[in-house]
Amino acid sequence: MQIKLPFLKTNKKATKENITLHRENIPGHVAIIMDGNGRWANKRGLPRVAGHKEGMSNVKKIVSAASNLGVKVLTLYAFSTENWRRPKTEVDYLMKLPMEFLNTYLPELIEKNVKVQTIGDFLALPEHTRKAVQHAKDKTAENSGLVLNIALNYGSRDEIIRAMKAMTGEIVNGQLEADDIDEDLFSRYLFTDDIGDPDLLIRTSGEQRLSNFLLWQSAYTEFWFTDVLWPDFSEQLFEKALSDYQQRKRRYGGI
Ligand code: V07
Repeated sequence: MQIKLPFLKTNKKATKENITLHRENIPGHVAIIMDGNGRWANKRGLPRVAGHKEGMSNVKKIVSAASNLGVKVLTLYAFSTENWRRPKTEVDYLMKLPMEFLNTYLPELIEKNVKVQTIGDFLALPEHTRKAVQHAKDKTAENSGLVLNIALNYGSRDEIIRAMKAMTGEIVNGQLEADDIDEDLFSRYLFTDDIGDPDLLIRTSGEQRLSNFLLWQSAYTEFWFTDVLWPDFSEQLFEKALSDYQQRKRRYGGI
């Protein structure tokens, strides 16, 4: 079955034409680095936090799009372990966004059968942030639709070090044999244990790097970049990314 969708011909020109998405080859796990919110605000002479707010509104649109298209897992890089180095006022604002998002959008997530999860160092978040997110996790725990996986206080190197420490601890107390460690076992100690590796990773705003996001997990991930800033990233562009993904041949190191 094919779905015909209107899309933008280039990232810049809003020339409409039809693209085709194949139902059977929708990437199961899509990850997004939502970059360019500060720049979006700067361009308009607005404070950076105005960009974050607009970026948050866009999360709602893309979550709906992913859910409607049948994506199984959507992982969004909302706050990195490095983001604590930003000015305190900006960090404080960012830590309020989960609550603001969920206050207006949790009922719709529930209605859409979305399950909220997080990856990252959850316990180091402010209590008000943790409470709001935990409430959403609890309310959606039994949902079977799209997994909305928010990377909150997430850093890939931090994640790998945690896995190392957990494994060495188990070796020291005799629960684990060093020789039994292989790629599959190692993966089970990562935050992504139950969701697996992304098929497609999108980064907005023109930067083309991973920035400590899903380093281990993106060994065979397809990357897709756009100059469009996150607040301007549209449902049409999301469909274009998925359609481009469907044109690629994945080899996983084979031929
Ligand atoms: C944040 C908006 C998107 C652009 C990137 C940075 C700012 C949604 C959430 C969120 C968090 C938890 C949750 C549901 C939604 C969020 C932070 C920042 C810290 F359960 N957007 N967004 N969290 N931004």
